[in-house]
Amino acid sequence: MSTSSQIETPNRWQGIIHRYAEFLPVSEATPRITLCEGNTPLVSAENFVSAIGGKFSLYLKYEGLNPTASFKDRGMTMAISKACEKNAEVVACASTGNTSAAAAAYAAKAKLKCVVILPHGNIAMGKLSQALIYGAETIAIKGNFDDALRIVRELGETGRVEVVNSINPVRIEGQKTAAFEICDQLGRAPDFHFLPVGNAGNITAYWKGFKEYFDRDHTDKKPRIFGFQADGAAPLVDGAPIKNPETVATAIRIGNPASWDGAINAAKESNGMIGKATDDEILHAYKTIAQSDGIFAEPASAAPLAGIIQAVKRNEIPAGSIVTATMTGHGLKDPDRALSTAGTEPILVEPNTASVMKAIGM
Ligand code: AN7
Repeated sequence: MSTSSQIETPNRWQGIIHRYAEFLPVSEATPRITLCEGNTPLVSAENFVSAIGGKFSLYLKYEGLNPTASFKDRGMTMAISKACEKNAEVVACASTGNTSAAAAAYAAKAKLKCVVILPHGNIAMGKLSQALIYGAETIAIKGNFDDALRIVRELGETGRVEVVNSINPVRIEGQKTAAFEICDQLGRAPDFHFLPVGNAGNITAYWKGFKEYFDRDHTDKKPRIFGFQADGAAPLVDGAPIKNPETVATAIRIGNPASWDGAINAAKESNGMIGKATDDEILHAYKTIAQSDGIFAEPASAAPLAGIIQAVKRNEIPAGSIVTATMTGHGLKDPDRALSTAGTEPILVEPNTASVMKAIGM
């Protein structure tokens, strides 16, 4: 919200609502609660492609570089701005960690009370620390994400809290801007887009974004959408909700996705697919992309990379294709997993050069 003490800053990136207002359900009356999210880089991952024997170009949409270090900021600037427009006083969400981090930050900016409900013991440390430091009322339940979402729906039905999960359609509107940015950055639509799938809001949002850009003549094609779930949490692939989802990729440890139909529809309409990757495949891709191209993304973000490896093995990506994938969250969100997956430890030595030379084999 602009106040008299603020100056005009036309050259400053001012977030996704400012940039893409014409595509979003906002008006002059909508307050703009922003942390300057969006405008994330599209980073080439040519070393990864060579390492897996591909013959295409791969660009990673590095959403970990958003203000709270995940793609959720795009949806949350919309959800919190619209909550303010409605004069809501309390916002609430269920979360595997990233939604709660974003909700907590944007609610702080908007001076709203924020309640986050988390599955106890299954939240990465970085994400939990975010909810707490941004000052959200943080509730841990003895249950999983699906239980938390059920409770939040019931809180919403009291009419006393505004739900900011992706069952709130304005979240999808904000998140679709990542698809616009990819097309703007490439100067065209990609041939394939890969992304992880948990509650399925983001795949729904990307497909909506790619379709709208095509319909408004900003692009002349739409990509095939390839979504990836974790093997132990793949209800969309297995065809039924899962009671006790399990995966190392805690962000996508979800058994009954809210946007089920949106995900199935994106895969079907785009001639794409929803696949699944095992925890071993996910952690292999997670470590490989860090060491091949210097991209540190959280485990859930590696699911689409595992999917790309599968697609190369099936010979599904024609030579010369332009492939994009979303790195949904930053690797620093989950330092415990990085330490356990790296498989190495610092070498402790005496404080002299000779000891260091010996330790590094020189
Ligand atoms: C890094 O934060 O559901 O399919 O509560 O954090 O749109 O759910 C997070 C999801 C992918 C899946 N990658 O996106 C939450 C939450 C990361 C994520 C997903 C999530 P959706």
